[in-house]
Amino acid sequence: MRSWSRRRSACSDAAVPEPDSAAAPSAAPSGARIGAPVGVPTPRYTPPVRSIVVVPTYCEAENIAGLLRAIRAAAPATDVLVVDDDSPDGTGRIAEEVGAEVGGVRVLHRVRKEGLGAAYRHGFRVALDDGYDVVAQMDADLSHEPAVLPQLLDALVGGAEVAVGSRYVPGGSIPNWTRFRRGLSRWGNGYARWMLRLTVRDATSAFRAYRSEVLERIDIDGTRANGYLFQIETAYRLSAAGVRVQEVPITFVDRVAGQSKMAVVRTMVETELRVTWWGLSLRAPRLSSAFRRTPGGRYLADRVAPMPLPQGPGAGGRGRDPEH
Ligand SMILES: Nc1nc2c(ncn2[C@@H]2O[C@H](COP(=O)(O)OP(=O)(O)OP(=O)(O)O)[C@@H](O)[C@H]2O)c(=O)[nH]1
Ligand SMILES: [Mg+2]
Repeated sequence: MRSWSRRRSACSDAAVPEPDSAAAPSAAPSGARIGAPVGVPTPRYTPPVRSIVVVPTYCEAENIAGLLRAIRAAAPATDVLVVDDDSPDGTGRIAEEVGAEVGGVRVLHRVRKEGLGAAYRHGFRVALDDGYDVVAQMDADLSHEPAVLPQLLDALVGGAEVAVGSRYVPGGSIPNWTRFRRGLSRWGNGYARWMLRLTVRDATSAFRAYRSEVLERIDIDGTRANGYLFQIETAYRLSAAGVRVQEVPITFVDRVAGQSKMAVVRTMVETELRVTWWGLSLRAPRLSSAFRRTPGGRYLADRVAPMPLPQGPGAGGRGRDPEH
């Protein structure tokens, strides 16, 4: 049986404190069972599932305590890994304190702010190396309802390989957004779906649960996008690898405390430009590399770095750009 007190080599480059052993989470069975792979007879006994949710944080001092308590209440058998980029408001320290109180929480202290993608890659790798069967992710700003976490885990038990909390399936909603922002986001998602042939309706959702082997299969360490684009890059890899995704409707609420790290319109424009660039590279590699040699293409490349193309097993050769 594993415990947090066992240090992992993947953590060795970060200052990860040994948590109080009294606060160590038990590896007790969650009661959940992962479904057997298709075509394999269902075993009479399936081993208990160990699950963890990775929560990236930057300046979430006002949200982190409530979030950790709510996760532990909603999904007591699920551990939490907070990945903090040395938030100057003390988020990491608060997470340690509340974690010691509620148990089952580990805090990964990173040395500087490097963006969401880097934080997720680090957190996922630590969780995978720790042998978790299921690795989930969610934002720290309470936009994602912790009570939905068990539903995502249940979807995996029901046979999905990945569960995505989705605003764009029946039952999903974004009540606080203006009609304009809702329209923009829905259009952006639809466009990315079409351009990159995604099978996920809510490709930018950061509320997900993965079976661990899927993260390995899509070569999560090989992803390169940061920020908002990270979710689209992983959605692309899931689609390209033919992973079974189930979308669970969620109500996405705006943060009420703390600062957003996203400039909405700028992020949307940059994201769509990169999606366009990437989509063209996939669909028409010769045309896109010819475009890059034109003054217009060079101008754009200087300002909006092209979205990195997936490398590795999950991305499996489908329309890979010869330039990358
Ligand atoms: N570790 C780490 N976490 C980050 C970084 N940037 C954002 N986050 C966290 O990522 C999650 C999503 O960030 P938000 O600022 O809420 O961005 P958003 O959800 O896209 O936009 P809003 O909901 O409008 O604020 C939150 O938990 C943030 O604290 C970063 O550079 N490093
Ligand atoms: Mg948010």
